[in-house]
Amino acid sequence: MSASTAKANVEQLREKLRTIRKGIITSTTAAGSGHPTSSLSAAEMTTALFFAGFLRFDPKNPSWPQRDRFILSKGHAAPLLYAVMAEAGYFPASELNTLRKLGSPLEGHPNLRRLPGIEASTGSLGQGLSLGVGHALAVKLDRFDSNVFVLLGDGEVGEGQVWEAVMSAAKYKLDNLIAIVDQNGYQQTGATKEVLDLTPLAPKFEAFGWVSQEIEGNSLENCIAALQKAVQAKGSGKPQVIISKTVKGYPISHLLGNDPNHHGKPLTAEQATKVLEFLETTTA
Ligand SMILES: Cc1ncc(C[n+]2csc(CCOP(=O)(O)OP(=O)(O)O)c2C)c(N)n1
Ligand SMILES: [Mg+2]
Repeated sequence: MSASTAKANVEQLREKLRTIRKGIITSTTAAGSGHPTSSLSAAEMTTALFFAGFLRFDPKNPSWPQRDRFILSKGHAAPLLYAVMAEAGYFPASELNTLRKLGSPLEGHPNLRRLPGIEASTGSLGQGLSLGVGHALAVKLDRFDSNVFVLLGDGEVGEGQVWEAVMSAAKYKLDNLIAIVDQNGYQQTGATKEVLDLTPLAPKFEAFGWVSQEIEGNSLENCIAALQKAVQAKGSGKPQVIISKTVKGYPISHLLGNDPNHHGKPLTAEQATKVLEFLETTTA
């Protein structure tokens, strides 16, 4: 088992979360582009996944066959993944500010050919869960007990391919596959309910044979409890989904004017300064 499965205690997790949130802001502001609010809404979940002992990984050996897999299907939240990977030791945190710069492996969307540790090249929404099904089948064939975690957006689940993956995961009894839907209520052009309302999501997954949990997802404790339950379902023969209700831009949405979506917009240098001060001290 790799050293990186060592559990951080909740105080250590909170410090990691603080560092990750700050990394999201500084990297996107330095880039002058990117998706800070899409990244922030899932920061608690991704921090819990990587640092509370759920994901087995080894930054020194990123292709370790027995590792667990994390696929960021909502690939535009790449600043979150990069901030987490820097914290996990895949590369120095100083590289975060090369985000989206020419020649940097930290591309606008994750590219597995450019950055060791990235499991799938994503950004074209809708594909990550299918890739997760492939990984989940492959590790079972190899007789590894690895889990596969896939993070999707609530706008993304309007893509038809997501539901093809949902159906095949149930058919193949992939109880090592855990989907997490970051239900922040917004997609690119507006509220998810207005663009394409798929709520309630849990019964739709359940109808296809999945087991669902619904949580308030901007809480490390809630994320840890839900991940615990999901990984304990091994042996049930059923894929697991966590519908994680979040706030887009949490916990800084009140500092972004009256735009609760603020999609795909980096903060200005002035906004970033204020936000970083807030993040330094907030207990949220
Ligand atoms: C196939 C595809 N269509 C459109 C886009 C453009 N796009 C980028 S982000 C986004 C909204 C995604 O919303 P959601 O899944 O809810 O993610 P959030 O940013 O809210 O976390 C869209 C439509 C894309 N990346 N891929
Ligand atoms: Mg969304």
